[in-house]
Amino acid sequence: MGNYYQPEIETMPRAQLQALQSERLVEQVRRVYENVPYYRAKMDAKGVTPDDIHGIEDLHKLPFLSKADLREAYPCGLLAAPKKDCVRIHSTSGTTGKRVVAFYTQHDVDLWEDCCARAIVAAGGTDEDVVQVCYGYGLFTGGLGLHGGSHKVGCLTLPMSSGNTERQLQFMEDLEATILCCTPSYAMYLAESAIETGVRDRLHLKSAIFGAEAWTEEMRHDIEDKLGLKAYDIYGLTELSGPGVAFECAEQNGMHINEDHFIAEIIDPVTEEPLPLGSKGELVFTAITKQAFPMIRYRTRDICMLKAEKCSCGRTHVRMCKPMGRSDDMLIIRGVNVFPSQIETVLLNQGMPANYQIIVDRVNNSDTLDIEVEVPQELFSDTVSAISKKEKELVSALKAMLGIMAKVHLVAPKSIARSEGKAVRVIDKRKLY
Ligand code: DLL
Repeated sequence: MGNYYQPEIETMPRAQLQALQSERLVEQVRRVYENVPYYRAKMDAKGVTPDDIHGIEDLHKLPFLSKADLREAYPCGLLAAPKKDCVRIHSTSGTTGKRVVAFYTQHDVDLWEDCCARAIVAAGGTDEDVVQVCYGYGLFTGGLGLHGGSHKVGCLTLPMSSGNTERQLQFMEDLEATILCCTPSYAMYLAESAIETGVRDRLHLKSAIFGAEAWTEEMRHDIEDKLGLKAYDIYGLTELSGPGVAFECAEQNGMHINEDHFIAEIIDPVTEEPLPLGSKGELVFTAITKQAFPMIRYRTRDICMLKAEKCSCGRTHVRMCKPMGRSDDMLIIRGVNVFPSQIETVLLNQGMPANYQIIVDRVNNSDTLDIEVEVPQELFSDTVSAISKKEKELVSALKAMLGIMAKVHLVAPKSIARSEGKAVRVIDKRKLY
């Protein structure tokens, strides 16, 4: 079993960390070139050989991998280890095209669980804690990833998976869960139910580890208030193992990337050129320790910024900001770029609940943007004119944030379906035509 807690790695001086990354990169590129004909062909086409890669300064010479490559090489075309050495697969929940299947050797599972354990420790977890894991178990990486991390820390682990909210709350209360792991949208649902059923004041939660979907600072404060805990962000993707690629420390000023395992770059998504630290662009990762499915320069499509200043927690690893949305999630409405997270920020700042749906359509050759949001209970019993005043306030706040008009429809409390995993907030009907 790997050793999860390595403060000497998390606090390593950057020069030493970069030397470690360089050494691992050189080895990884050679292994992939020798074992993965698909990636070798890409390197050959670019005229790069393993001999050209001497360290991280040569990373930019290597070709990118994208989701399209993963689909083309489905299911085993990017395997870098014999299938008989693999012990697990996970797969993405993509709704279009072929699923992405990621393979793991035992070594890969160990390193991944170490990364999740670091996240739990950073959120204050110790072997005294009771960790309730309500991310889905199965092909999705959320459940088994945090589960493995929790074991490594020695926490009592409740492998709940998602759904069955009543039972979740019962176990949370009876077993005195102290750390909650789930998507932020499911946490909202749990919080709402805990308050309604009166369980809220009997809970012992102190912190939570939320990720797998975009969520705003406003949503963080809302859940923290409702559940009386401190909420930590965790980031990851199936292609790179799952949750734990990056995680927040107590400073909550960006997520530390586990740089001894993943090299992060920010590129311009159009020119594909690497951008300097602090620039906004697409996040690209190279996995330098994975054996079975080692992604090199994998384009995540997540729009993000990196910062390298040392964090006051003592960790030296680069931090990534909350992803500002995925380049493929960005909506272009009447020529204007709109991220769903901007809409969420406005709604929550205006005192609305995070139960909303964004509907984009095209009528008479013009894009339309409709936002359905549930009326808070206290406003629901109010007069029609109070409700229409609130709608007008929301329309003008949205116009100020987005630069375009949106129609707002206040709907009855609980009329929008709740999510037990990743919430589906956007319905873009234009894609159906
Ligand atoms: O969502 C892995 C995960 C599970 C992360 C549990 C955190 C907690 P995928 O299903 O492959 O893997 O989806 C990966 O989800 O590229 C981001 O767009 C998004 N995402 C993941 N974490 C965050 C986060 C898991 N903290 C995709 N904030 C990524 C915003 C996130 N987006």
